[in-house]
Amino acid sequence: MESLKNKFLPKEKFEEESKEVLSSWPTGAEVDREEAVEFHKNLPDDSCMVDKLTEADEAKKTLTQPRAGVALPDELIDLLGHLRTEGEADLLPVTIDSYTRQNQYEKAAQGIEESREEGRSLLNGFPAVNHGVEICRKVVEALDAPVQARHGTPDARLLAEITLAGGFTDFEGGGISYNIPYAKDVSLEKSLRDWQYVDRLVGFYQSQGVEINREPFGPLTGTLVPPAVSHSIAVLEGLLAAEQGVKHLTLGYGQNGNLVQDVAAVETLRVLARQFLDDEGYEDVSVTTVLHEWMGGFPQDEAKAFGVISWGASAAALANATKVIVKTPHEAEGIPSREANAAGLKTSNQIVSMLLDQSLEDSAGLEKEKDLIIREVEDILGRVKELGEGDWAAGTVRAFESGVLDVPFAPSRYNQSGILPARDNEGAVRYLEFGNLPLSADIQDFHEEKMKKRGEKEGRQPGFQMVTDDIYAIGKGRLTGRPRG
Ligand code: 8ZB
Repeated sequence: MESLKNKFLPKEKFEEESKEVLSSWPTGAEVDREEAVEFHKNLPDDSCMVDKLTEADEAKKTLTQPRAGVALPDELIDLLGHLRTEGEADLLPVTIDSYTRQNQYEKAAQGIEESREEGRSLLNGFPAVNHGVEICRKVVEALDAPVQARHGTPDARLLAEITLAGGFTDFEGGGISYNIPYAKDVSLEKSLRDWQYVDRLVGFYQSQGVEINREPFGPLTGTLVPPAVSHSIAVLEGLLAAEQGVKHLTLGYGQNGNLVQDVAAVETLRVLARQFLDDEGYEDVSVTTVLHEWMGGFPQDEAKAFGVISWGASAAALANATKVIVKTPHEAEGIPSREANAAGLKTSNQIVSMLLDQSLEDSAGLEKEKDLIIREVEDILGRVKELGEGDWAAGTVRAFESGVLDVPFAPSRYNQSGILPARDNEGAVRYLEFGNLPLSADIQDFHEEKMKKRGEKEGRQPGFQMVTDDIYAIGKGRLTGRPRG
């Protein structure tokens, strides 16, 4: 493979690769991009994700969006219709099944057949590649809200071709965020390169006047991820997308549970994205934000789960996130019923509308937390840029090799896994081990001090036991994993 560079893919190269991508499965032949541009232009305004997000951002409203996907199109339309009317979802997803995420379309085909025979979905999402362009369009046309593909696919080139030609107006993921937390053996060079193609495709639609939103997957492993780690990656994926012509980004963050840290995180995500995009000359790229309600382990008890959901919706609203991805009271069990899914939405909608006109007062604590995140991200991304000698793609690969970028609890062998996060005494996520993160000495001292204070309070040395206690704490009804006794 040619060495990876953060450079706009030239037209000929892109077209040549397209032939390969579109011929890799029969439904690829349904893609006619020029015709798809016309299809998008004739869609009603309420199908456009960018419009909805821009409006909400201007009005400082927080929109709600569920996760949802089943094997068959009619059932999908029914489910999403229910989440819209009963759950009052502002924005709709189509969650893609695991076989499609692994490019195993034969297995997905079998899942479709078996689901038809059994009369219920035997896939954990909608196999959009197998169903093809026309069926995706049928789904989009049946609904009165914009539709986004949500998945977890390291090589999403064909999925992007099908869903975008199919009228979806938003596509989730990125070359880091859909690789490192999702795959063990996919090299970063490969996934970054495959996502250049996806972004270039979105850039093509943009260049034809079709507004498509792109959303890197913010929460990563969803397990005690320090804000600066996920922010650095979100900003990088934004920069890589912008180079390929993407004009609308929604950057994400997974709720950690300490309100001040979570609000500081969403607010700084905007600031940092703007700063880095502007510095690189991408002033015309818009940035909105998404907060994901708690992505870690949930309580089994549904009433307790609603407590966690409410706290996530509160953080999203108080931070003025443009949207919130909601959880359901079935989270501890797996895929939710449509009623449980609607219940999570209703809880979240109630909270975001009650908090519409409120925000956290500027306080010393909030400012301090914001400064900390900004300085950490600047340290990390400064080093990434040096490692890439100015090139963000090459820098990303080298940064993961050396642990300058490092995601906690990730399965990928392209991740060093040298950092260890844990909660401090107030439940904010700090570092217990820094691995090779290039954080300045005073920042490291700050984290060490915070962890020492927790140790004193709990009468134990800061260490790995705290980390495991923290991972299970919310499921057991607390934020911080205190020792029993
Ligand atoms: C990384 C995302 C995990 C979350 C939910 C899980 C979990 C996955 C579906 C779904 C509704 C689906 N999730 N697939 N929710 N319908 N097909 O994504 O429950 O919360």
